[in-house]
Amino acid sequence: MRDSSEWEPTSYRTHTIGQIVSNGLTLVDSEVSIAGYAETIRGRGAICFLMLRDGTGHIQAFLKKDNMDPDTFDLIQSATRESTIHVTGKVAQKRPPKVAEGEPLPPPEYEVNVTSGEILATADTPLPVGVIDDVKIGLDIRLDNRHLDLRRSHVNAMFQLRSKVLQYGREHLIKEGFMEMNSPKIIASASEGGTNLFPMMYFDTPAFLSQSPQLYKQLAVLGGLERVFEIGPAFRAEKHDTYRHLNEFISFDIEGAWMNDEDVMGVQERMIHHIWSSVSENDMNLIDVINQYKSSQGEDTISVEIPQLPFPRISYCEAIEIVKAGGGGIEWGDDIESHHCDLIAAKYPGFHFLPRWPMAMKPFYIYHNKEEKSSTGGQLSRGFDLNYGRDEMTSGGQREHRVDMLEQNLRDMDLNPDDFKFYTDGFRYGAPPHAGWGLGVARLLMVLTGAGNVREVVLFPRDRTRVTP
Ligand code: AMO
Repeated sequence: MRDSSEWEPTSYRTHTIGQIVSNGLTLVDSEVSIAGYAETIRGRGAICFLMLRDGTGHIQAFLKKDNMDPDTFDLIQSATRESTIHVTGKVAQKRPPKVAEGEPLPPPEYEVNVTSGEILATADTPLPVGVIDDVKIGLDIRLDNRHLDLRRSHVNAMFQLRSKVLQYGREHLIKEGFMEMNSPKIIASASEGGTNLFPMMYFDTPAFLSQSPQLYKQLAVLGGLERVFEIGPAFRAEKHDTYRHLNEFISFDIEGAWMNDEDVMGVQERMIHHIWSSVSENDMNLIDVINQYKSSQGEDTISVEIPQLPFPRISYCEAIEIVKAGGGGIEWGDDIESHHCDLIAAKYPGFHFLPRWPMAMKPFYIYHNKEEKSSTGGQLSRGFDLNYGRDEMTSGGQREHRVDMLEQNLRDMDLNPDDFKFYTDGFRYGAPPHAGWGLGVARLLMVLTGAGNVREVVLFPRDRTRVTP
C-alpha cells in the first residue's frame, strides 16, 4: 500500500484510507469521506460491514440502517465485490480484541461509522480474476485482465517497486550530472541491425519504429549535452517467444562525453548499487508483500542483497576459457548463450561485466581499436555486456568517434553510409570520445523481484501474440 501521508483531499474523499489507518487517533469522532473498492460486504439484517480498499489501505466501514437512508443501506449491502463505493461517516476506534493476560494489546484499529454513501460503479460478476481469493490463475488470463490483476496486493507491489527502481535510477544519474532527454520513436534507419525492424509508413515515406535511442543519444552528446539519459520504449520485431524477450520494452540508456567503456561501467554499477540500497532502505514493505505471496505459493522468497562494488569484469576471452573449461563447447568468436552464461555465473554469481567483445560481434557504432587484439589475433572492441545469472541486463561500450572509422565500420557490416548521413554528419565537426549503455528495465526488475518472466514486471506487455490490452 502506498504512503499517502502527504496526499491532498480530492472531490471524492477528504482522506485516503491509509491516512485514517495510520493517523486514526487524531481523527476519532471527525467526519471523513472515503472512496474505494468493496473487498467484502457482510450483512446481518440492519447492519452491514463493508471492507473498503483504496490504493493506500483497507478499512472497515460500518453501516447501520437506522443511521442512514434505508434505500442507500440496501443498495450498498447488496453491492457486488470490487464495486466502487463512496461513504461518509465518523471515525471510531474499534473495540480492541481480547488478549490473554500479560499479552500486549495489538495497535489500535479504526473504522468509519457510515451516515451516507453511494455506489459509484457496480462490478460485474463473476470476477474473471479474483482479487483477494487465493486461486491460481494462468498468466495469459491475468494479462487479459490486467486491470483486475493489478488490484492484487503483490502485483500492485511489483509495479510500485518498478516505479521506485526508475526513480532511484534517475535520481542517481542526475546526481552524476546526467540530464534526461527524449529521442524520436519514428526513425528512418536501423540503429541495431536491419533484421528486427517494425516498418511503417510515415505519410509517404517508409520509416520504422525505433529499436533504441542509440544514434540520437550520441548526437545529443556530440551536440554538447555532455551527459544524457533516456528511459523510453524500444521496438524489436524479433520472433522470440521467451521469458525475457518482448517486442516493445523500456530501455534505460545513458551516453557520456569524454568517457570510455570502463567509465560507463562505473556509472552503471554505482547506479545499480544505489537502486538496491534505496530499495533496502525504503521499500522492504513492498518486498514483504511480494514475499508473503511467494510463500503462500510455495515459491522461494527474495532478499535484497546490496551488491558489492566493483562488479567483477570478465573479459570475453576469459569468459570463453571458463565456458570451455566447463565443457560448454564454444570457440572464440561465438556468441555467449544462456547455457554458457550458467557456467560463468557458477563462478561469478551476481552482476558481472563481460567487456572486450570481438569487434565483429558488436554494432558499427562501437569503438574500433586496431591495436586491441586477442591472444589468437582476433580484433577486440570496447563493447561490453552486464549479465546476471543466465540473463543479459545491459549492452554498452565506448563509441567510434572518428568519422572515417565509423563509415568503415558501416561498410564492414554491409551497411550503406549514405543511409546514416544524418548520424555520421554529427561527427564531422569535432566529436568527443564518448560511451554509454542501454539497460533492459524489465530484466533488472526480474533480478530484484525474483520474477521468472518479464511479463510479470511489464504492465501491458507486447509480444508476438499480444497487442491488447
Ligand atoms: P541491446 O540491443 O543489447 O543494446 O539492448 C540493450 C538491453 O535491452 C534489453 N533488451 C530487451 N529486453 C526485452 N526484450 C527484448 N526483445 C530486448 N532486447 C534488448 C536487454 C539488453 O541488454 N544500443 C544498445 C545499447 C548501448 O550500447 O547503449 C542496445 O540497444 O536487457
